[in-house]
Amino acid sequence: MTSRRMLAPDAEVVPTGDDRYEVRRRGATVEVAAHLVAMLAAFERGATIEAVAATAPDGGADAQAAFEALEAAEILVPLASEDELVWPDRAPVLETLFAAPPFVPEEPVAFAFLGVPYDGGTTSAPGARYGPHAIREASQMMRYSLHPHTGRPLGFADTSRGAMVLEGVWMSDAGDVVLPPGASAADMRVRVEGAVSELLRSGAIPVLLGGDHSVTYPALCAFERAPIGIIHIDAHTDLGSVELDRVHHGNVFRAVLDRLPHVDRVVQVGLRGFVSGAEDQTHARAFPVGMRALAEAGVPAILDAAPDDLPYYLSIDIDAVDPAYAPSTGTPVPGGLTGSQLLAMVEQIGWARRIVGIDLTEVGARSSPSDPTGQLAATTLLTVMGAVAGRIATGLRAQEA
Ligand SMILES: [Mn+2]
Repeated sequence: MTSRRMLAPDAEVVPTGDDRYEVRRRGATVEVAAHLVAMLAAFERGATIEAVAATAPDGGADAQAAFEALEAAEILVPLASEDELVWPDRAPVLETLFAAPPFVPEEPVAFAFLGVPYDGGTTSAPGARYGPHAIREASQMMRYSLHPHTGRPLGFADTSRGAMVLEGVWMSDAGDVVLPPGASAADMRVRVEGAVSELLRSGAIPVLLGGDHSVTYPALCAFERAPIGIIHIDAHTDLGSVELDRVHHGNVFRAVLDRLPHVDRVVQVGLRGFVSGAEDQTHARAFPVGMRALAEAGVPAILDAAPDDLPYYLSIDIDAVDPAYAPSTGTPVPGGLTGSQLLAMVEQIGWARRIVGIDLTEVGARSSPSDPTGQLAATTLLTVMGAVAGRIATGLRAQEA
């Protein structure tokens, strides 16, 4: 703890005439002579009361008394020591997703984006910390823009359907979760939960850019405790056992199901591959829709396992897609979805179920200028947002009619 004091950033200095001033903060008022007001600047970057008072021409008794009064009124406040420095939960990025404007809590949007550049939860190749940047960079080909006269979002022409999507739908980018040097998994969880809570309070549907899949756990912690389902698109079950309280990208959904009672179920889509002798690939509230079931029954197999009386969080691991279409990921498994299968699937899910949160995880760094992984991720997000917004707009119209 330091004895240095700083002038509280929200303190107001108000002249009251006759060379007198009042310094006000949070209902407290301290009257201060003009020559002492000028000395307050010395506290801007932190100083002890004694050191500043000693600079007064009259020896400092008046100054000492005035500064102590300001301290008692909590107008001069302790300067945090370095240990106490509070890092923000998130910070803006220069290149935003779809070139959307920065998130401002007071300006409601339908979708708010949040990057989580974290891969401390990977069990194989790391690199998912570069996912937010790779997806944002790829998304610059599909720029969100506003009508020059009305100021309303123009939306996008979905040329595969020959229709407009996301017209009049506001979106913004809340930047990246800040992970200070040496940040632990626990630090990541606190920050992601805090940032996602902030986005939810603003009324937005949060859209997270992973990061490895362990970022989904704190995102779900931020949701209110009403029952919620998860549609989880992934090559892997992510149901490994949780040992020593370590939540990582291979056990995140076991942690979610065992520890978050508001999560009713996880519908797992796109599972494939062989796991040696594993007994920890199932859970009573996990509903697998493997590649075989998808090939036989398609998207109805997903919707059958996802009753429509629950809201859903859609969690997409890019490795659900075959590595031929999404090569930049840490734990690729052959035999996956094609890019167009994923796009069609998320579009149908977005129309068929109420989606209240979205994440897209496990995208790695762009490996070459022609690496399509980020492009597929950005296109997937635009596709699902178009469906979610379309469903909401249709519902609103139905209510108005
Ligand atoms: Mn996963």
